[in-house]
Amino acid sequence: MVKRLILILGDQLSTGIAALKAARSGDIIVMAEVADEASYVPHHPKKIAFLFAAMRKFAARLRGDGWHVAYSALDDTGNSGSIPGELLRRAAEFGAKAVIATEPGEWRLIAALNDTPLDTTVLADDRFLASHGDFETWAEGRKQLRMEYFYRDMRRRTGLLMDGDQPVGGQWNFDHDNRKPAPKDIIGSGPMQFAPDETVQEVLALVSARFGDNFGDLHPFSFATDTEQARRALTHFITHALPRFGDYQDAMLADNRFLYHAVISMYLNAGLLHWCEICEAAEQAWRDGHAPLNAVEGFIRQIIGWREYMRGIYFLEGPDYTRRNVLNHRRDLPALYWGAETRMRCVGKVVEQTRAEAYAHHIQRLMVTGNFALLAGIDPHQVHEWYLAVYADAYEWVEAPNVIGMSQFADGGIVGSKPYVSSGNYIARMSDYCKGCAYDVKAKTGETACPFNLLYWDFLIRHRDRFAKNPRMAQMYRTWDRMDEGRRETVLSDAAEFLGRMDAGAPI
Ligand code: FAD
Ligand code: DLZ
Ligand code: SF4
Repeated sequence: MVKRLILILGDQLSTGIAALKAARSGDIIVMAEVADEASYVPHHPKKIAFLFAAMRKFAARLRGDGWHVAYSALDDTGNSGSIPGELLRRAAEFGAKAVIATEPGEWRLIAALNDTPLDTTVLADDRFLASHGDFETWAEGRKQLRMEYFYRDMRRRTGLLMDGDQPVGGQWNFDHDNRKPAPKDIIGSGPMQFAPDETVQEVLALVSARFGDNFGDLHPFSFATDTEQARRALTHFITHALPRFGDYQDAMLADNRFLYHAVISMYLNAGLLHWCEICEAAEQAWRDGHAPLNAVEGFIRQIIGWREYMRGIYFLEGPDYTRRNVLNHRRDLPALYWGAETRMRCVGKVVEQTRAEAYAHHIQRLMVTGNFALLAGIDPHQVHEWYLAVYADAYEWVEAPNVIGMSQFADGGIVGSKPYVSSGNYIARMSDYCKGCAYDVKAKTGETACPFNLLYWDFLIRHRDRFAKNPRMAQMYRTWDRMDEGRRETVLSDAAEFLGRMDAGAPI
């Protein structure tokens, strides 16, 4: 029988992945660590180490199951440096002409696969709840693609937290219970940590030598790197953190990087966990009386709601999505995103945590680094590339709609009906960052004024034509218009002065 190549990418590490289900005895499984994938953005070293270690362990598992795996390590002689290159090399080596792949999660790689001279079949990635067709059908004819309605459909479809055709507890969404600031008596030990085994240690040495100069600390490294470990990390979360997940989902603390978050997105996105096992475990915790409904509903919504919706948007909107920039924001990303000193304690702490962990939770990404970039008018494509590089869970299908859409409003309101902007007030309420900051969150003008306070108004006024008619924002414009004229002028000139210093590369 003619040999075929079965491609498994670094974020396709699931035994149930479509290409593997289509494989038959005699096929060659191709897995490859390649320079192109490892450097199309300057990935955090922890992200690269996690994926390479998980890929090597997955390859060993497949071999144990009897598959012939042709695995290219990054330093192998002959490694061509790209996925298409490795497919061509393996095709020549094994006399194969056909390739079976599962659809990659980035348009870039989909195009690259279609461009090879090999006879390539790309199968749908059925590790998701909604197929592209399902999402297109849902989106068809709707004026606004509101996540909430999509989520309700997903609840009905999965039966998760349902009582017949009604949501358990009588409502779909318990978000109003989920906005508590962090309490003083925060408990919890954070995510489960794993000591590096031999495979991980080998990869750490490789990544240190090849990517040691990238932004991000490689050590200490404690991620799970196989499904068995990732499942233990999930159980640890369900046992210790899920009960408080809802209440403190939006809270931020300088000295507690994880609060009650799951820290499983890197495992889920790479294929070590499946959405269904995560959601079923969470639902069971509620049925057992271990976790309250607001926590479990909020958590399940993130996975079958937001995560699936974001993927739907990415594939619906097409390859140009990451280039959208409806607000015409043109500033360069300031060096503080790469760790340059800043007096803004909130941004400094989130960047420091990102450098250390390759992780920040949703509100840190949205309301600190994302909010600042949007208020300051940074080029959204540069913001997108930063997020794609620095987080261990980042692949374009999920990162781009979160950044270009939800965080930067660069898609003109497909993901969000209004931009996620706030003054320093929000950060002061939800975090302890402002205590000890060189800026004063209560000061609205002057040298010590919190930059978020200045830039918030500057942003709204810059984009008045676009947003003044938005009923959800009209109140803000009324507040501005009621302000004393002298004060308005000072706010705008202080904001301009701040942005001028930032553009000049001065410390801010
Ligand atoms: P938890 O807070 O414990 O949530 C549980 C799970 O829900 C997550 O593991 C994740 O799978 C899912 N989830 C929650 N929110 C979202 C969301 N908005 N979109 C998709 N899935 C969600 N998530 C990524 O997986 N990759 C990214 O590259 C990414 N980039 C982001 C960029 C910005 C600007 C923002 C605002 C959000 C981004 N998110 C991204 C969503 C979210 O921040 C992360 O999924 C979450 O922080 C992961 O941490 P956790 O596992 O502790 O999540
Ligand atoms: C992110 C990543 C990295 C850093 N390295 C590899 C790699 O060497 N080989 C590989 O197959 N995949 C890698 N990946 C994941 C791919 O970039 C990912 O499949 C695409 O971004 C599509 O989601
Ligand atoms: Fe951030 Fe402003 Fe608070 Fe400082 S005062 S931590 S800049 S919100």
